[in-house]
Amino acid sequence: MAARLRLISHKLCPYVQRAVIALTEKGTAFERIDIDLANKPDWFLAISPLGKVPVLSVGSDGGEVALFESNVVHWTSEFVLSLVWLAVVLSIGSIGLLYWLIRRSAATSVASLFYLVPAVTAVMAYLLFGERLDGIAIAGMVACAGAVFLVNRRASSSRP
Ligand SMILES: N[C@@H](CCC(=O)N[C@@H](CS)C(=O)NCC(=O)O)C(=O)O
Repeated sequence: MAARLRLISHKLCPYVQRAVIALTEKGTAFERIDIDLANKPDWFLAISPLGKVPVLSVGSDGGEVALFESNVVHWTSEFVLSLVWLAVVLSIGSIGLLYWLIRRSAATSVASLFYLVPAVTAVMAYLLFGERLDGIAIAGMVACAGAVFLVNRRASSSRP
């Protein structure tokens, strides 16, 4: 049987909002109960050791357990993948690639590649997150790619 979740909340609390976002994003059904923090009910003080919201009360046939700290890490597959992406691809991969490019070509032509970052980001956002890619954006990308191509062609033809 699925656990019954009650989120004891306050309407202005940012920690509550963090918990609501996580539960909603995961499609988890829960009941939200807002309390008055200036006048905490006794039943709340009985289950919340710190007297703070949010408290996630998890009820099942075996009874009820209260989670009273919103600052926990949810080791979901999305979180682990994002962590690996940030640590391996964006840190080690991109910085390694940058050093490798600087070693084998002129700093100016490496610097020109940075103009491709917005275009690559827009294409990735389009492919991965379904963001819009309109005609003006595509025209801008083509213009940037053309300029980077010209800079690098000049740089390689002027090299001895
Ligand atoms: N470390 C807690 C902090 C929660 C917290 O500070 N909640 C505030 C409201 S945003 C609260 O309940 N304050 C009432 C009080 O301290 O009496 C968490 O991340 O869940």
